[in-house]
Amino acid sequence: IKTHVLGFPRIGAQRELKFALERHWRGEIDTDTLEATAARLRAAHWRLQQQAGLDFVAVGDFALYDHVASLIQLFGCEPARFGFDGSEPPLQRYFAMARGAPTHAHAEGCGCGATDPQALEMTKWFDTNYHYLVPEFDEATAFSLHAERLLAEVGEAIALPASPKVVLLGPVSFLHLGKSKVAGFDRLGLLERLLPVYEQLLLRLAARGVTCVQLDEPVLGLDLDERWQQALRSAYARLATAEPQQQLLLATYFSPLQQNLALACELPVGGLHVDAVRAPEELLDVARRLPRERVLSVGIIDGRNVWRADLDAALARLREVLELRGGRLWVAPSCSLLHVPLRLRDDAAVDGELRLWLAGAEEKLDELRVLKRALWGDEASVAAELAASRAARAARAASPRVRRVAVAERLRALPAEADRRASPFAVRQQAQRERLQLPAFPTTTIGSFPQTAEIRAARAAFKRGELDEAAYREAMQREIALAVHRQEELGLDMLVHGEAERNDMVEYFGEQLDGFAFTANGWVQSYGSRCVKPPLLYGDVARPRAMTVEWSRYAQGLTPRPMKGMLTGPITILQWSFVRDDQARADTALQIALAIRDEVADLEQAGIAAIQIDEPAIREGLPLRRAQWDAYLGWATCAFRIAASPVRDDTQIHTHMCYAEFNDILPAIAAMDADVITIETSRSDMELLRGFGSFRYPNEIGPGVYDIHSPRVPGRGEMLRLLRKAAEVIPADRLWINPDCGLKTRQWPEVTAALKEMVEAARELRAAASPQG
Ligand code: THG
Ligand code: ZN
Repeated sequence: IKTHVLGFPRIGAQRELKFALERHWRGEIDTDTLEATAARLRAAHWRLQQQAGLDFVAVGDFALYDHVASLIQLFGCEPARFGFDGSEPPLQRYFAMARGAPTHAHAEGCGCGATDPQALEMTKWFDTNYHYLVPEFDEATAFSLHAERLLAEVGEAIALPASPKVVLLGPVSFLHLGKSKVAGFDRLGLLERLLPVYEQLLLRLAARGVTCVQLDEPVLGLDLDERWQQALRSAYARLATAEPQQQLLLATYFSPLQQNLALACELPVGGLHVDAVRAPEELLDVARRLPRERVLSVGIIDGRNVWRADLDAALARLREVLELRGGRLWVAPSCSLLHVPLRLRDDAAVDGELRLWLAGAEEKLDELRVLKRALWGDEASVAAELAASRAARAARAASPRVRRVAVAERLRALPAEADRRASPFAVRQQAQRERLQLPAFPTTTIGSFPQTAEIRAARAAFKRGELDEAAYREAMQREIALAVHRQEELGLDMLVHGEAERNDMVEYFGEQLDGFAFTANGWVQSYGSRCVKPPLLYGDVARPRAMTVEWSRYAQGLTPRPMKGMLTGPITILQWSFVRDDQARADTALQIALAIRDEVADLEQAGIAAIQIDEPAIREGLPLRRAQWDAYLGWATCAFRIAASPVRDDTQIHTHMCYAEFNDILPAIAAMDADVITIETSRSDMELLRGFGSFRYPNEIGPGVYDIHSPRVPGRGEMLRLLRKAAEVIPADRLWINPDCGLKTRQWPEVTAALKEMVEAARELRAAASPQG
């Protein structure tokens, strides 16, 4: 019996990697200093793995920005559009791909006209909140091995001394996760070119003393057609013979294997890792089918959530597997621990009772240690740990903080029509037009305005107790007044208060709801140096008091123009929190929905005529298997409608979505029945909107007319071109005009300049539409 991890958090207990990276990008520390920090973190993380008695330390899971971007460099397939000539230092090329790069140092307004290559596209890693950089493939893509960095990391581990297991994304998933730059190009055709480079790498690793290589093929958890299945067969037939002395461990996670189960068990590798948390029902089937001489690695500790494991149940499952297969059993977390915070049990912000229920990456390592001991027949030596774990689980199950009778009763008593507006859209649209009196092509923004240094400083002072509540409120009200004033000057039609008072769009609501707890240091990498601190949703959700009404009322009082109330939707709150594992996600979503519903009703009561409920994460919550989509979309859209439906016909409900392609879930988006949806479309040049047109999306739409991710100020010509493109597919009387997303990360001068252009574009469009007016 062996224990191992598929991967480990890399950002560091105090986010050392984040701060070193950002210092390096600001030119404050050089490459060597950055690399030294990274090496220290790797060594510290390997030591933790060793102390827990793991049989290997994971090498290759570390990355300075993203592990997929690292692979692009490892395999020498940096896109040609970056124009690298190979003379640049590798790290400079790496950050150019990750963050975009100037072709030369532009002077302020040098006007050279050169456009810098855009960073690689970022996309969500399966159904997680982690973003990877998307490899780009075309007919000219060639591969070559650049293993210096990886081999150096192997060397560091061996020098520790530790026994390295090298972790790499497998060739089929690497191609699958990339995108074909030219429509119709079949990237699977590149497999024949890619495999020899994997073979060379395996040989180089073997020569360096690496006896085990983990190849991740998470695509085994997706619906694969025959061609991709065949690609897995041919790839592993070939890789299996590359280096006979080396053990290849094929790893799958996040999703059941289903129709790929037989295939996964047949591939001629040394072992197979399965996710027994996401697919417990398949474990024994795999244990029976996988040939006896192969290793079965059972991912029994949840790598996606933060609750302490039920070690008794885990031991019982593992013993069943042992009985079926004899030895050759490895025990691991279900997936890489990248998706959980490094440590939680001593977090300063979590109360003593709750802390005991939690397990971050370090605590999960300890759970592996206990499991291995117990499976070895040495249960007595870990009796105390097993008892403590049992007691913590029992305390959590019995805690009065987890269950609130009133919440369950309210859900049970919810009338069937609670998720429906009183009237159909056409009736509401008429009522809203009469109440709001907006011009054609109304202009608005998505909600947030720049979070300036002053705003952050005021909040930090308030949290430290240096600023009292009244002074903090006044400071935020000044920011709100400034934002309202600027929007009026710009001539926007529907205003927002700017969200100065909010930190993160999920954290802000979680902090005010019952059932949520917060960590001081529970950071999880989102992309590159950026991290999020997901709330812990541990109990029944209730809203003790209104959360946003005072801010919205204040903002509305400053202007005769309509002010949007601004809320985060139930699915996004669910998706971006660590949620309880003792009830269905659907039930948790409905509880959050009820809390938001009450807020919506209170905003309406306070005279707010338009309320936006953001759901950027609805697409990311989609199950990886299509067969489960309908069930998810059913409860997810129902939760949204429950939140959105307590209002009168003449109150306008908006929603906003971004970070994803929505075309494959358009019927579900229509089923949310928001009066207006604003979406991110400019980066795809409005291509995203085509689906809304051909599907005949029934309600009003605000396709984003400019990308907010860059400081560049777009001209009204560009916006008009996008708007004309949008008008080809969306009827003019249903079109809104807005940026792609919130403006929180931008600076005021860029924001006012861009919005000025946007308002002008709207005016031109109106003039063209009604020449007499
Ligand atoms: N909130 C939450 N999850 C998210 C987003 C969000 N997931 C998807 C997307 N947005 C991810 N994007 C970001 C963008 C910026 C940051 C994190 C994720 C970010 N984080 C700060 C940092 O790392 O310095 C920390 C924020 C803080 O101090 O609270 O800038 O918006 N939940
Ligand atoms: Zn957005």
